[in-house]
Amino acid sequence: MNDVSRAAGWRPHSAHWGSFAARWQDERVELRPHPDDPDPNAVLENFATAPRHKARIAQPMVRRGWLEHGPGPDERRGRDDFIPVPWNRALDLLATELARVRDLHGPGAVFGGSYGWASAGRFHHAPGQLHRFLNMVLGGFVRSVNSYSAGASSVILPHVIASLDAVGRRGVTWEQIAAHSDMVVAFGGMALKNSAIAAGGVSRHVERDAMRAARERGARFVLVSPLRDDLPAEAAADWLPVVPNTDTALMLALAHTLATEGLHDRAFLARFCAGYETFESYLLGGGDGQPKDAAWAATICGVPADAIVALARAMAGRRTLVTVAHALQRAEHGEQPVWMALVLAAMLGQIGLPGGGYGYALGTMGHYGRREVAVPLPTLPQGRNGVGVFIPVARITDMLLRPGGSFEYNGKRFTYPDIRLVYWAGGNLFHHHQDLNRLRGAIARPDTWVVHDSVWTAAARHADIVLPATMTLERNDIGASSADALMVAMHQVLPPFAEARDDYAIFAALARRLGKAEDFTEGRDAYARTQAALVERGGAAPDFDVFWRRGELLLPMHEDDGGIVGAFRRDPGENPLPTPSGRIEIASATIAGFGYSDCPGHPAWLTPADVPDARHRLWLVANQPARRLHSQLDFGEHSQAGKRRGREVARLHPADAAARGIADGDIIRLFNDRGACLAAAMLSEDVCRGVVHLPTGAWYDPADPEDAVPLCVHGNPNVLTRDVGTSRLAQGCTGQLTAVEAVRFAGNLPPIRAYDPPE
Ligand code: PGD
Repeated sequence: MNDVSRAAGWRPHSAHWGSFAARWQDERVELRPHPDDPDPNAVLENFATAPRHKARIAQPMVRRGWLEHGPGPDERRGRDDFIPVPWNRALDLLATELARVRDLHGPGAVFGGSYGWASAGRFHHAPGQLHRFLNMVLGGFVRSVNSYSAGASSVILPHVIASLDAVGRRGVTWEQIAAHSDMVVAFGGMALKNSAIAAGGVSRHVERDAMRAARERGARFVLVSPLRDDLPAEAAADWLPVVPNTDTALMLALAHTLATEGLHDRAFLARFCAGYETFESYLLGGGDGQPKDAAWAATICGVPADAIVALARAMAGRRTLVTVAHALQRAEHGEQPVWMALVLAAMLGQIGLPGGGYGYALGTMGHYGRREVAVPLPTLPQGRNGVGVFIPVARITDMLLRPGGSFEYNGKRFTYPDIRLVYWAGGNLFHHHQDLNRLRGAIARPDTWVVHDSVWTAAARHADIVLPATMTLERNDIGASSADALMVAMHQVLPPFAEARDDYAIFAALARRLGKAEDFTEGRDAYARTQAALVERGGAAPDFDVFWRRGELLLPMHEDDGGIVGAFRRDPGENPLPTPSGRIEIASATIAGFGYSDCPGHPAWLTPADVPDARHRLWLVANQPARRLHSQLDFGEHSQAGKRRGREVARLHPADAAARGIADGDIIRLFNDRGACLAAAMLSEDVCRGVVHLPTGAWYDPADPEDAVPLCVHGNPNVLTRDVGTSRLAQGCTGQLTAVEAVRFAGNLPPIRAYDPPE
């Protein structure tokens, strides 16, 4: 950034949705995307009026019931009013409560899993700050493992090929697709709204141009999805509309065609894979007597048999890339499409070659399909967690409802801990978790629930102690992501709102009260690690002050060499995969040994339990939103411009709408046995028949919080989704899909109050 811009008030900054310069003028954030970004993200516009929005939390607040009666289980969470308290009082109360729980029950009674994306700055990363605080000051906490994004894939991939990061972050790149792919078959697509986002920031959005370049070179894209817009116009894809959660059947039929027509690469399977014979026997009908052929799959997935056969033939004998979106594994048996796509790619024999093979999660976030940064990023050390207990992240409700109960995960049996205090910073549980009415019951269980956030999310409204955090624009930080060369000196753009404080300052004040100030505040020079690595490589390693003044630094990146999968392909003897066989596991003795019927020893079609029925005839697709990241800044101008009559938009096919007397723009009620929400109908032929598409991120807005099962008047799909793990193997979140029904809503339209501060 030059001196003229700086003098005019512009400051470099970064968000998960892009790097930019900003200044605070006339109560608005003015923004300029980074000049090197070829395809800037309009989600940046949500910042404009966000810093002084009424949804901001102005001061520390304590729930009346907790303040008057002290800690304890309480159904009033989310229903009670709040009392403002001065900072010192709030911190004293919280420090006393933390000490009480630690002394009475031990740190193993504190849940600090606190899932959430928070903000892009690596120092002020709220969950990281919380974990460090709990480790250094309390001695540890019950943690969560894996993510809502990739719960199933992060567990199955290491069994069958390599870690999620090794496959997704250092495998097939967009550069390779632009230069080498002949055909890209994208299960779940690669929507630009998803790759426009990356945790820690993304300074150059390259995906649109890469698809355009591949297409112009003659590459063919095929989209397999219930939604036509899961690939951008630049890909000019052939769209195969598919019944949700049936991709595995379709992939099996593609594999069947390859096997029975002799189109599979036997040499590749013999040299690089283990277990093909076991799988082929199942594929051809061994065991259940059902060949997994195109005619069989057509009745399940809705793609005509001749189209399946034609696609299989087209995929064979050329540089074909099979990609699978995260979305497919955020569903019942979500492990299966991840594994089966790998097997399909193995049969095509292109794995490890540039632009071919298997692209798990490509296009799902800006992290994937790029080279990786070759030096460690500036992150804050987390300390040592003295509590060895964990849950798979999406099992939070189960944990709170069934202390002492057992669960299975990745071949072992574990016990849920008895949690007395829950501490959340940087996530919105009412955005990310499923079956919110069940969750509300679980939230009543612990003694104390603490939330730091900058805004009154539903998660904050359900807490006992709510502490106002600064927004990213209100503090200095460093933005960096392992998939982006640009490290950004994130300068403060405007003063903090009201009494908001940085999470770090809050934890430091608590640590002081608990007699551990120095343990928490020492060793904070996060930049030094990156600088030392740069020096070691002999590259430019400016001092922190120089970096800060310049506003950014380009970090070195790894070669585009396909990572460990590329190395394996070049020499499997020298570079075996980190699987038990050292090869791609088409059948896994380890997984078979777990004895899980919901995740057997090779990929298989497992009929899901959660499917539309006579009462709920539609599939709900609850995917990532286009106009914001998750629930963040849902009140922002860009997000709001996408709503109709203040509600989130639900798209459905004109034929499904007509059958229900629903017109474009009508308010509809979506419901099933778990809950109901309102949304504004948009009719679209880009949505498969039998599907209603309601993205996530509209803030939960119960018509009457006193109800056990209130209507969400705004359109949060997680009142409808199921809180059941993908399988016993991974216990991932299944929030992407469920069965619902839709009717026109004829009542008086309730107001949206989600952004109003509580009484
Ligand atoms: P966000 O809206 O990003 O959602 O779930 P996640 O909880 O990450 O929440 C981040 C919160 O952090 C916001 O409330 C924001 O205000 C707050 N915040 C930001 N910066 C700071 C800060 O500096 N300090 C503090 N204290 N707070 C801060 C996302 C999760 O949702 C994900 S990753 C996925 S992939 C899942 N996807 C689906 C899905 O596909 N379908 C359904 N139905 N449900 C999903 N949920 C999951």
